[in-house]
Amino acid sequence: MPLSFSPATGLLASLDLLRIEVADVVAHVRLNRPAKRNAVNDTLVAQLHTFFVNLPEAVRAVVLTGEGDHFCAGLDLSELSERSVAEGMLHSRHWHAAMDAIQFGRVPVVAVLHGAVVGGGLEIASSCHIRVAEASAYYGLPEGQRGIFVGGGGSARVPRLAGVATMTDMMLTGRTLSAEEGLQRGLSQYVVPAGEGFAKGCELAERIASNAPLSNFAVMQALPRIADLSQSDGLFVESLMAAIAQGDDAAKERVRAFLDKRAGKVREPGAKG
Ligand code: 1HE
Repeated sequence: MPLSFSPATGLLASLDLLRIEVADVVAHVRLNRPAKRNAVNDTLVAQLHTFFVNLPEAVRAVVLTGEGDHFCAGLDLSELSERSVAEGMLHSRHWHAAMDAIQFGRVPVVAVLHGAVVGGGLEIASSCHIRVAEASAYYGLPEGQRGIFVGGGGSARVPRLAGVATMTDMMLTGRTLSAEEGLQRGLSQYVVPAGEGFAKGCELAERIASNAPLSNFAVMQALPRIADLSQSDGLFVESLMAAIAQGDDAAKERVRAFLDKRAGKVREPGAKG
């Protein structure tokens, strides 16, 4: 498939711990340190941040995966012992900036998970908007065993997916969850057989990319913020967002297309296309 990078090609090409391919409107990004099980060192955090704030203009959805047998083994523990308390605080804030660039960036991100999705790997996955797990995926938060605490946004994001009780159990007891258990608890939205995650992720990303950009933006930006508000404030923000979205030309054209029978109907569950 030909690559179609924007003028940002030079910058993105320098991100050597990521493998980046852009096919039409979907970017495929792989964490690319398989020999270290994609453990996330400072450089990789910075490269994730750089990628997500410099997305090529044509990109309308991203699929994020990991090279090798595991999605991500979390924080690169070899860098941990070198840090002072102040540096530790800054390090965590760098993770937060990178994870925010994923969650509150311009386009939705579909994470495709396999093998270990642990520690910072789960923090990266939980910054994405949809998670597809292959059957081999398993989730863990070994921070408790390593004598540390989550620092990449996990305490704010994982409980919003799976609940405080599940995260507490994982951190205190070292319990790991299988792909199926993760699905039941909300850590992923899909489980697929081994080797089928990328195709599923691309299928979802292409569908997402065909939505009006403002609708996707509203889902990404408004939904998590409304969830943090009181019901009354949330409803008010919802009204603002709804009015902005429906005033957009893309919305008007899409509604007209349905009424003129130029656009498809809502699909039944399991229907193709
Ligand atoms: C690493 C890391 C790492 C692997 N930092 N080097 N994360 C963890 O506590 C998970 C630690 N990793 C593991 O438990 C295992 O590596 C796996 C279960 C993920 C994979 O096992 P396996 O048998 O496939 O690989 P391996 O032989 O353990 O590791 C291969 C190499 O990767 C080896 O290096 P080598 O030079 O000896 O070949 C490992 O040392 C290296 N490696 N994982 C550094 N994490 C923002 S705060 C987030 C806080 C956290 O994420 S804490 C959780 C850290």
